[in-house]
Amino acid sequence: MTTWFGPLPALLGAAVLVAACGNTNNNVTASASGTDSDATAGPTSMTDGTITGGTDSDSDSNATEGTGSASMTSLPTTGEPPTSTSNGTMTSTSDPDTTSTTNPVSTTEPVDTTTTLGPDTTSTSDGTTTTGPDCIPTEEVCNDLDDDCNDIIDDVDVGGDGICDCLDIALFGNEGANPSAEFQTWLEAQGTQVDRISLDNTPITQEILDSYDIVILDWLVRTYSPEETALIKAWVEGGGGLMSMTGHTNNQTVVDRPNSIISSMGLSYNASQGFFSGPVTNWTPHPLTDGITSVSFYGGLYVDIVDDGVGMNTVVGTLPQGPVAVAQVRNDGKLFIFGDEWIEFDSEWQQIPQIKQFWVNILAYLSPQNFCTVPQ
Ligand SMILES: [Ca+2]
Ligand SMILES: [Ca+2]
Ligand SMILES: [Ca+2]
Ligand SMILES: [Ca+2]
Repeated sequence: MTTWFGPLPALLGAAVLVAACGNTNNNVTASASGTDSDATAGPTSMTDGTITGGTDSDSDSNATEGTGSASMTSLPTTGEPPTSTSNGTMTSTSDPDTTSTTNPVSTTEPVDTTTTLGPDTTSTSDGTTTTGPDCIPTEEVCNDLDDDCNDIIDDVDVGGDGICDCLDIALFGNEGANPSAEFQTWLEAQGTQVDRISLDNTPITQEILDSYDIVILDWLVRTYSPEETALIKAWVEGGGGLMSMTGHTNNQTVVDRPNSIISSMGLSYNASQGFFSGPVTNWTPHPLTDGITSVSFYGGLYVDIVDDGVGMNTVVGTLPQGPVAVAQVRNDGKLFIFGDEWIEFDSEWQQIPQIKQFWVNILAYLSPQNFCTVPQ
């Protein structure tokens, strides 16, 4: 792995980009396009690295204290995989196979626990029935079935880029402000199906959420209602993967809008330390951090963590101001909350190999269990 891009080259890169867009300091101190009167906390005077309580104007009552590591727990790896996906992969009892004892077409029921035409048997939940000895491998395609009998549904990566081609990804909100923001195009080039939605007040519905494996919160254009938040939370708990970015500009909107969704799951952005920059070099060993030593971070926020009794949180990346990369296992689903948006910019994933690897890790982590993960 490379370590050449320490803070200095990264900052130089930032300077180049900032110069390119004619902005003096991009999103660290510039007011960007927003003129919100509720823009709060500029960088505070605290320099001792301690995280203070959230006495900001953030209306999120969950954002209490910044003691992010207090509730962190180790990441379990035993989340239940989603069910109801494969139907028909184990209908192999009709194959003219092994049971050639006396009667070719067996009238006696083999000791097969799965009914062949049952109402959508939960065949993948125990991890063994999809690839029984009767599974006949065929080419894996995106069809919600484990065609090649390796216990992973739709593990297709034609380009060998490390990102599963069968992922359906929704980007909520707008792209970042940098002039070259081809993040969606890049994701599609890795084989995924990507839609940028939620650019207006059209309500989020169950049908919308069910169309996607992963939702990425980009530069949100509004806050979300409690009803929408409840749907998103239930979607995560049922196996969805939710990622959030922030810090697209430096006012309270990039706190309140994402928090309207994620704070219901115990995680929230906190601006009490102002908007600060990295790079992030302090990483915890975790599937999200394989091969990662330094990640761009310009004008971002730290993440408050509240143990809500359901989500199991792991701080995977920190800056002196607090946790800036937090993973959560939430029933069958997962969250990854990151404190900045620069990782989505072309300059980063094009020129810094670790940023691409970071996305490979993120998308693999957020993919539903036993679905659409490819060997690294
Ligand atoms: Ca497979
Ligand atoms: Ca398949
Ligand atoms: Ca791919
Ligand atoms: Ca930022």
